[in-house]
Amino acid sequence: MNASGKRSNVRLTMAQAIVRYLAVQYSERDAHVQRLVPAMFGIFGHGNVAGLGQALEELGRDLPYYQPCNEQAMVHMASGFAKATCRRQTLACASSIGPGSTNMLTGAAAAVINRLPVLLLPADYYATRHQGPVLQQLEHPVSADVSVNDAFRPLSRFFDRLSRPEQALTALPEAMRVLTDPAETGVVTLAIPQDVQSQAYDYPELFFEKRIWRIERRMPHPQRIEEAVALLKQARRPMIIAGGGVLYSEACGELQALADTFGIPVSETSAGKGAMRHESPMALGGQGVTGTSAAGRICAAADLVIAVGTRLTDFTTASQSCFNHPEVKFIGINVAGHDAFKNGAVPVLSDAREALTALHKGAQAAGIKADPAYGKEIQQACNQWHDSLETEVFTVVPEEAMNQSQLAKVLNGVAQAGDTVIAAAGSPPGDLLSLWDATGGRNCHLEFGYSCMGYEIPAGIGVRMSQPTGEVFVYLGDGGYLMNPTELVTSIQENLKITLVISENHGFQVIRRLQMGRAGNSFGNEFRARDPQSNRLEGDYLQIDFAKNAEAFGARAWRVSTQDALANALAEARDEPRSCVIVVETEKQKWTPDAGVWWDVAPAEVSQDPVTTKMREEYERDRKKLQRFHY
Ligand SMILES: Cc1ncc(C[n+]2csc(CCOP(=O)(O)OP(=O)(O)O)c2C)c(N)n1
Ligand SMILES: [Mg+2]
Repeated sequence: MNASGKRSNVRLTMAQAIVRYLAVQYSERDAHVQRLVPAMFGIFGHGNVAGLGQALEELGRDLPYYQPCNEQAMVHMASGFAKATCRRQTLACASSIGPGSTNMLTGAAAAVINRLPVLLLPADYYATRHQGPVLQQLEHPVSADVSVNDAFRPLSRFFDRLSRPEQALTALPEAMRVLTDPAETGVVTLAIPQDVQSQAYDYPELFFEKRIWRIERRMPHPQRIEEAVALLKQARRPMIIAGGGVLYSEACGELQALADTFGIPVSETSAGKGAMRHESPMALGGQGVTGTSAAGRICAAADLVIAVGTRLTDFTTASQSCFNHPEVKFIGINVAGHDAFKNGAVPVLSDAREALTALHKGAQAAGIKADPAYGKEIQQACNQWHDSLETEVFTVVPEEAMNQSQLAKVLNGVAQAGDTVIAAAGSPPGDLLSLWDATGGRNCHLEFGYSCMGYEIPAGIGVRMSQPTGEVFVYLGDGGYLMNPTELVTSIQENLKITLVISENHGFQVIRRLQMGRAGNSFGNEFRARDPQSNRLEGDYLQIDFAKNAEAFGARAWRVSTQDALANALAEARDEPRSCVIVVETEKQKWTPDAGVWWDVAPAEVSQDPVTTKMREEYERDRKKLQRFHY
């Protein structure tokens, strides 16, 4: 109110209003209050330099600006940050119109699929239309109001185009609500036309007062808990699949207590990797296609699967082939109905921590006890998995290069409490899912919802922004590095140290492996020169000096080929303040043992090649035998 008792207004451009508004938004869960959007990434162009750029420069003291090299990467940085903060916080990403905006689409898809909050502010073409078509404008022949930003609609949980400055008054609060709603969260896109960004409006001062958005813990319905307890009481061989929701809800303690008290083994999905934070005889390790054989065995015979905070993707369910008990039943604990009802589960629509606590109490009241015979079986399955690692991959073979299992073992060995390892695509996330031991505070951050090559390095920076101490290791393939190495520059510019460990195996080797299993011939997956005879990429392997490339960006680099040299480089890297890159020469086609379960990738139905034809026959046979509907 002003002196005359009237509510006072402040005249700002819409872009200035956005900056002032974001600087005073907070989130709260369990009485912890923190800034919801503590910083903004952005690349400027004519679409936003005089709007948002001007606003950040003039009013951005409490909304620090970070400069990335690529718009896709800034969305990954925001996602990495959001995941590392258990979705309590995120970052805003501002782009110019046209290519700047569309560069963010891949980042948006990765975020929304992983259920991670990010706030996107792509600029849009003029609301007035007078001067159009402006540089980089899509001229849609029949829908004049469509711009390239409409491509964000299917990737957004909330989308608005702010074609008048006062629309910020409704769009911004709705954006914050969606970002902080555990079931709805994901990408929020506010497309902001170039002219409207710089247009002034008399905004109420009250709009810019501090606001706290509570991230609510949805409570389970008591009747659903009763139904779940009844299923658990009947079950002889229950298991839990822990997904990302366990981490986001910070329910690791409750998960482990339920598992250990009632003797229920736990496997982890990629998003949920690291949910079992302490040693436990109930820890089976990674679930599904790239999981452990221990999880595969227990899962195959389970008569009750408690899916907690998981989307049950094909990698988790082995394309719906890994639940083999004829009467297997499911309990789906999830904040999102879409996920809770999957596989015909008894749906427990709830925050993971609240549901696990209620289930624990219910199980205690029902007198449920751990079964020692089942415990023994679990132990045997785990022992068998660890023995297979020793014999198949950890034993050094003199004539072979280091394999990636050995690489992961060394990395895990040097990791300390408070360190985080990140992986997203190629074979590294699978290796870490089955091999990484996250006990003792050695965090593992896997993005395998979109498995997006190019996520790794920016996500490492996002994690570093939330984690000032401890090492941030980014484990990626040579293909992943080539896809998007440039944010190393941002890490140097902002002093956000990350340590890359690159497995140099000369190609997209995990896809070559799949190709050999489902097509039968190597084609287009290795980094090789064109062979003049065959006119195919079958010539010499390319000589790429990844270490020099990283040094050119300003990083410190090593090239190693033995486990000892890798351990030494990692120790030196820990003492180095700059970002570091360790290039590891690895065996091209030596794989970590997996769960031995099936994955639905169909070979060609017709082919002149008898090898491919046979693969199709085997596929048809396996599909009929293994794949089931659960409803
Ligand atoms: C952006 C993107 N393009 C393509 C793919 C498909 N893909 C999955 S893994 C992979 C190969 C990755 O190569 P590299 O990083 O060297 O890991 P490696 O397979 O050698 O373990 C490809 C092309 C993807 N996941 N993401
Ligand atoms: Mg590779």
